Formats: sequence, structure tokens, C-alpha cells
Amino acid sequence: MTLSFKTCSSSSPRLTPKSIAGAGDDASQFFHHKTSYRAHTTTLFFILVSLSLFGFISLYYSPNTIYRAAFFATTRPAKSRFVSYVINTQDSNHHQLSNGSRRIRAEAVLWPGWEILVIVSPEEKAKPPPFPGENYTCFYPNGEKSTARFAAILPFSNRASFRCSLPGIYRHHHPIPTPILASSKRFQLSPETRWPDLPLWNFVVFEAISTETDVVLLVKGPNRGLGSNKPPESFRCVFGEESDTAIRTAVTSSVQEVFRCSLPNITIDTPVKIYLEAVATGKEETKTVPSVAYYSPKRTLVEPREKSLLCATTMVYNVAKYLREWVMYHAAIGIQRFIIYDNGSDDELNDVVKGLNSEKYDVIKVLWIWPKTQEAGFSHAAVYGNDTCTWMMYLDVDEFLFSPAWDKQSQPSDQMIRSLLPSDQSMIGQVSFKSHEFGPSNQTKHPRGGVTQGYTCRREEDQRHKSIVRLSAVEHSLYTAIHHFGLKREYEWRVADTEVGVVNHYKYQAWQEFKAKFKRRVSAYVVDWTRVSNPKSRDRTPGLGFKPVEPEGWAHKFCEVKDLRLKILTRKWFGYPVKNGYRMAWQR
Ligand SMILES: *[C@@H]1O[C@H](CO)[C@@H](O)[C@H](O)[C@H]1NC(C)=O
Ligand SMILES: *[C@@H]1O[C@H](CO)[C@@H](O)[C@H](O)[C@H]1NC(C)=O
Ligand SMILES: *[C@@H]1O[C@H](CO)[C@@H](O)[C@H](O)[C@H]1NC(C)=O
Ligand SMILES: *[C@@H]1O[C@H](CO)[C@@H](O)[C@H](O)[C@H]1NC(C)=O
Ligand SMILES: *[C@@H]1O[C@H](CO)[C@@H](O)[C@H](O)[C@H]1NC(C)=O
Ligand SMILES: CC(=O)N[C@H]1CO[C@H](CO)[C@@H](O)[C@@H]1O
Repeated sequence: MTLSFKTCSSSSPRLTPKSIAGAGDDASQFFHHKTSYRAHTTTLFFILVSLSLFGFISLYYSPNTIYRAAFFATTRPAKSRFVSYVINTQDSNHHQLSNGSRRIRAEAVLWPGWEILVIVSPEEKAKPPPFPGENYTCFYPNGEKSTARFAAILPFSNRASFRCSLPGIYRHHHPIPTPILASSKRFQLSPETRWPDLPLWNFVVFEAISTETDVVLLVKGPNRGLGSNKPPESFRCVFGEESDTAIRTAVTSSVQEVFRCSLPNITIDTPVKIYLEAVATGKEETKTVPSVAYYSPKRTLVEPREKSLLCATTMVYNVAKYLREWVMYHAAIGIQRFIIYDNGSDDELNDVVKGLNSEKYDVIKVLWIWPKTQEAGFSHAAVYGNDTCTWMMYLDVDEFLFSPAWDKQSQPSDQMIRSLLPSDQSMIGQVSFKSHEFGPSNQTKHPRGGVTQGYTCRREEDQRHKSIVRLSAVEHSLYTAIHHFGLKREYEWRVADTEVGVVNHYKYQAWQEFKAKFKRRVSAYVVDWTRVSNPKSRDRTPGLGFKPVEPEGWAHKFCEVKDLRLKILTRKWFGYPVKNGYRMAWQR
């Protein structure tokens, strides 16, 4: 039973990998046919529909007020974006006019954990915060305030962001007012102050990326979960804030969290706020999805980089420890550029990336602070990488691609991955490689020589695949199921035979490592592993309960086959002898 294709929810036949094509296809000898995929698609489709229905109902009845509030928010008409509050002028703070205090224009969104992410608007371009010594503060209509802690500079738009804790009194308030960000601990609120509703994280436009021909919006909310995509015609994109000057354009695609908007037929040269709008139907009025995203036209590169690279992208959280091994190995076999989407790591990731850069590895880091948005992040990477990369490998940092046939090579070569891919002229748009899941292999801590040296025992069965995709072949919708992308109609998808190429997935590591990793899953549709729901999911570890307690005999689990192939290969290529044993090139 190949559940690995359960994520092909669109049940589109072109999402099914093709069998070996006819003669003349240079890559055909590498691929084999998986007849069972299509047979399962229909059944899986129904399972998915029921699952997403269940998901929706459980969201609606969730005790979590954020979800409920958001549900109501979606049913409110767009017009009431502004609410008036009576200001409590008795509050002592407000009698003291502060000289230096400046209101900073900003957008905000309520995150899980009653935290507000406040993002400074691009209109604040003259003096972008943060400035040392300033005491950034969030102010609320009733005179309450909370400290605004600097969070990060967001990539692409270069906006500073802060975090404020939502005061308790507003936690059961609906709608919640958007706080005012000011540069000191005191601020004079005026009775005319308008308090727009605070967008909630499950119903918001959170990112926009422009292409030459359109703009891609990443949006939480309208399409909830798998298999519930609303037709593009039911939406419009709104460029600009004011209802009389805003420009509306057509939405050309609506799949998962990714929407694509036509560009307005006038030139916009400064960043403008961009919204998504659900068009009025017989039953419902027009409603606007709130936004923290800005549109700015795509800058044409002064010196466009050569668009010929073989790139890799991955989304990480606190994996600095593994990154050197992963980058150095894959660079040696032909990955030219690494694009790391960092989900707010607080380990030494920056230092590791800097170190790799100083050794001439092309590694760039993109901060991706949006929680539980791995699919949207992968779609983003496809667009972002399209300027410089022809092929993009989507692999996690605990996954290593290799070919068993390379064991005869005494040195790695930068043509190795290339040799697993079809020629430039081929109409194969994506090649997937099955993975083998390695167990803890008796390790009790991170192995000194790296994962390829330490983990050598695995489960026997092939597990789900990972893919290298030709970016020009990616479907307009940018649909991704993490393990593969949807392709344009004219392109084919191949799954490589495990004798040709296979991914070693160091999935079940020494308990200390494994525990940390599985506490934070990045996918939007995969539940936290400690939560009792969807207990049959493939993402759940067999034999593991719902508590982060080391199962008995963990170090010996998932050990069915001794597989030393990559250990021997990497030791030959990257190991050098030292006094008592050997060291790997990535060891520091
Ligand atoms: C603002 O600063 C000026 C001097 O720089 C001072 O005269 C004035 O009283 C201050 N206003 C307030 C409200 O603190
Ligand atoms: C910020 O707060 C500190 C401590 O309260 C104070 O010393 C400092 O002057 C404040 N800075 C500004 C710009 O108001
Ligand atoms: C731009 O589009 C609007 C409708 O969307 C149309 O009315 C207008 O004529 C167009 N302008 C140009 C210059 O094409
Ligand atoms: C793990 O240790 C056991 C003995 O404790 C041994 O039989 C087994 O081969 C070891 N497995 C690996 C992968 O080293
Ligand atoms: C990449 O750019 C090409 C045009 O150069 C376009 O056809 C293709 O759809 C783009 N792919 C992505 C993922 O944006
Ligand atoms: C899945 C995951 O790890 N998401 C995290 C990404 O980063 C944000 C902000 O640090 C967290 O809130 C998410 O939980």
C-alpha cells in the first residue's frame, strides 16, 4: 500500500508519475512505473474530503477562541474594518505628553499564544526602526500598553517586526483592536484615533512575491486544508488601501494557501498594501481578507545571474549542527546554490552559514517566520529560486541523496546529481527519489563524524519520495505536497529506481535529537506529534506514544537492514586519517 501519494489530493492524472517513456528518452532507463499510485487516488480523494470536513468542523468547535473568532471574522462585511473605541482619558499615562514619542505606522497580526506580530509599514522609510535606546511600545484603546520587543527584519520587504503580548482584557474581545506602535513608553492617544480590527493568523494575507507577469499571494484562511480550494473566480486582488483608489484585478489561481493575481494595468512604483477579496455572491456580501503584505513591482536584476544553477532549498529550525555536513556533501555532488528558509532558529545557524560562505559555498538564508506554512514556503522558494535556478532539489537537512552506482568513484564530482536528471530538452519536469528511513543505530547522541557516519541501520521498506523539480515546469498554481510539485500539463514526472538514486533519511536519530525535531513539525497539515489526533498518520512514529518520553529500547529501533553504503562512500570522499581513526571534512 503506497500511502505516500495521499497528498496528491487534486487527483489530477498528471500528478501521477509516468511509466518509462519510449525509446529515445535519454533518462528512461532510470525510471520505473508505479502502477499502484493511480488506483489509490480515488479512494484517497474521498478519505481526504472526509478528513478536511472533519478538520473544518473541529476547527469551528475548537475551544481555541482564535479559531472561533476568525470564523466570525470571515462572515463580517469588509466595510467595518474600522471601529471606534472610547478612550479612557483618566489613565494617568495619557496626561503626560511625551516629546520624543512617535507613532510608527505598522500592520499587525495576532499569532498563536496571544502574541501580536507588529510589522513596520514600508511608508516609514525615512527612519526605519529599530533605534537603540528607544522603548517601543504597543498601545491599546483603553490605555493599556505592552512592550514591543524587536523580532526581526523581514526579508524581501525589509520591514522591521516587533512582538507585543496581547493584554488579557482583549483576549475574549471581538474584534480585537490593532495596537498602535510608538517609539517610547508614553504616547498621547487622540480621541480621533481609529482602531482597525486586528487580523488573526488563520485569516490573513501574509506574504506577496512578484514575478514579471503577476504577483503571488500567500494567504491563510480561504482554502482550509486539503481538497477545499475555492475557484479563483470567487476572489479578486485589491492593490491599495483606500476603497476609492484601490485597484482590483483578477485572481488566476487559488490552491491551498497560494493565490495568483494579475497585475494592474497601471504602473505602481511604491509598495502598496495588497489584499484578497472574496467577491459577493447571492448569499454573502463582499469580504476582505485582511493583510500584512505589500506589493512592490519585481525589480529587474541589474546583472542577472546565470539561470543555470542546480539549487537546493530546505526549511529549517535549529539544525545548525547538521547543516555543514548536508551542504558540503551535496555541494560536492553538484548542488551549486543552497536557499535555506529559516523558521526563526535560535541556534548558531548564522555562524554556520557565514562559515560556509567564507569557504565559498553559495548558501543564502531567508527568514521565514510564518508558523506552520511549509507548503506555502516551498511554493515561495519555487518562485524566488526561479531567477537563478533551473532545477530545485527539495530535501530536508537530515536527508542525503546518493546513487549506489557511485561507489566506484574515488572522488565526488559536481556532475553526479546532474547525471540523475534528464537533459535540458527533455519534457520530464520532476524526478523523485524514494527514501530509506534510518533508525537510531545504537547512537545515544549526535555522532561526531556526522549522520552519514553514525546511522547505519534502517527500515527495509522504501519510504516516501523527495523530488528535484525543473522550476520552469511547475504548475501555475505552484501546488506542492512537500514531496513533489504539480507540473504543467506538458511535463512528465518520474520516480527513479532505488538502484539509480535513493535518499538516506536519518529520521529516527539518537533520542535527544529526535525529541527536539519532532516537537516542531513545519507542515501546515501535519499535527504536532504529541497531540492525540489523526493517530494513523504516516507522519507519526510507529510505536511512539503521545508523550516525549524515550520509548524503551529506542536506540535499537527501526533497525531491519544494515546499510553502510553512504557511510563508506562519504568516508572515502570526505574522511582523512587522524591519530586514532579518521575525521570528516565537515567536522570542526
Ligand atoms: C517638550 O520639550 C520641550 C523642550 O524641548 C519642553 O519645553 C516641553 O515642555 C516638552 N513637552 C512635554 C509635554 O514634555
Ligand atoms: C527607554 O527606557 C529607559 C529605561 O526606562 C530610559 O533610560 C531611556 O531614556 C528610554 N529611552 C527613550 C528614548 O525614551
Ligand atoms: C485598465 O483596466 C481597467 C479595468 O480593469 C480599464 O477600465 C482601463 O481602461 C484599463 N486601462 C488601460 C490603460 O488599459
Ligand atoms: C547495536 O548493538 C547490538 C548489541 O547491543 C548489536 O547486536 C547490533 O549489531 C548493534 N547495531 C548497530 C547498528 O550497530
Ligand atoms: C519560472 O520562469 C518561467 C519563465 O522564465 C516560467 O515559465 C515558470 O512558470 C516559472 N516557474 C516558477 C515556479 O515560477
Ligand atoms: C512548525 C514550526 O516550527 N513553526 C514555527 C516557526 O517559527 C514560529 C516563530 O518562531 C513559531 O511560532 C512556529 O511554531
